[in-house]
Amino acid sequence: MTNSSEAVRFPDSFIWGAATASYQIEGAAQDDGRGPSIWDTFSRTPGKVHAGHTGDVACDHYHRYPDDVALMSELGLHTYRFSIAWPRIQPDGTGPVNPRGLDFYDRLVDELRGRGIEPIVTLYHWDLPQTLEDRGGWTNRETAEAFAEYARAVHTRLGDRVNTWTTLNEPWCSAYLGYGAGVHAPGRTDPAAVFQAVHHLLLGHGLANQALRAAGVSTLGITVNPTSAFPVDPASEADAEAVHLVEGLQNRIFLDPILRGGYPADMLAHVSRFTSLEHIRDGDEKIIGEPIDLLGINYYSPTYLTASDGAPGGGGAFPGTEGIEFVAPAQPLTDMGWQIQPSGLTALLTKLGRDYPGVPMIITENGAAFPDQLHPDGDRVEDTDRVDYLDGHLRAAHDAIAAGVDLRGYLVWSLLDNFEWAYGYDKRFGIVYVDYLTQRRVPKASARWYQEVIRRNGID
Ligand code: IFM
Repeated sequence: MTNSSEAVRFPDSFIWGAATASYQIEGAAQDDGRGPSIWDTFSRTPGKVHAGHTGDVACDHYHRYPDDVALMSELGLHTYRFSIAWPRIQPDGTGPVNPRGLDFYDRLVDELRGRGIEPIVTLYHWDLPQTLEDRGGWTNRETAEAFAEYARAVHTRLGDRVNTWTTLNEPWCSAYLGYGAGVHAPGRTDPAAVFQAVHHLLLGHGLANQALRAAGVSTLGITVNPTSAFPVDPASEADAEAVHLVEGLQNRIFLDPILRGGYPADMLAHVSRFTSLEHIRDGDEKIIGEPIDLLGINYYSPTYLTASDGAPGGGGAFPGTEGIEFVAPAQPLTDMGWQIQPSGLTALLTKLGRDYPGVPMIITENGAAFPDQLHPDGDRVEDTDRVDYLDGHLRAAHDAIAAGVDLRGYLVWSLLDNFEWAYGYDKRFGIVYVDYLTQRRVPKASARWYQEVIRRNGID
């Protein structure tokens, strides 16, 4: 493992960037014909989001994007990963395309390219049009079909200037947190719905893949948030089984159909405890398994598991894991209460590289929330805890590359402080501070540190 004072250099072609998502930063929720999304509904449901916060204004990026792109350029970013708000493009989820919604992304892409920053588009980062949820959302096969139509519409407008396309962000969160734990939109708590949603998200990915390939896309991927899970007792067979099950529910159930041509048998058996498998039709796995060029990995924190009689398991977020204890995270923690363990990233990347060889990976998100304070002079945020976090995780990524993992880039989460879903604006993940009263941006110490990392292509 790299010593924390040792200098490291990344491969010459390594890509450095930052990531955001539409609902978390754009605001302008009513502008230019945007329709309502499930997050508009969820954030207005009492008790669902911290202090009743919504994405109505967020970072007002919809209006301030030229300044935000100028900031990205100042930091030296090679690439910027952002998501498209489906309800801006098709306010009802299907049917007529709203040209004014596309105009915004058209302007954003031009602004980025004008500054030499390569756009990476995510087509779905959780803001499903509410009309589609009213018809069953991701539990309905028609949502997957609608997603492919939407992908085609976005490509028709942006395909001449966007080279890298990713379909979904973290489908585990959409399915398990949205339909099982109920802590994300649409707030449902039904294990059968979780697994129907898993399949239709994957099918949507596969159908969009086909649609985009037919339109000429050559670099296409998906972003997942696989667990980096460890047994409490490395010698315990029961703990190893617990890890295998949880990895099944968060990693293999997505990655096997995408990269190995079909669902793992143990997961099909697990799913059939909650729902019939009728929603998985002949031919679906072939569509889901269409080749991809890039696998996006989001990593924040490890998970420790132990088999323990009577343990409640992971609840709606992990249906069927009773008898497994999800061990409370150990110190040090971020402001989310997430354990800081950079070696979990190395372990995850090397495992994925072994289990799913042949597909290059990119870290599409990594970062941390800390309770940042704006310095009384108003111009500084000394977030040394975030610098330490990023330093450790970049060294961990470098260790994975040294171990032979085909890792192509790193995108920090996030460029800006933003709407952190159920936590609202209470958690700050940005390397740039956002004063929500004035919308002033203040690059934190971590932004200046990251600028230097990019300039040197490494850490000194
Ligand atoms: O803010 C989220 C992001 O939208 C998806 N990945 C995890 C981040 C931090 O929770």
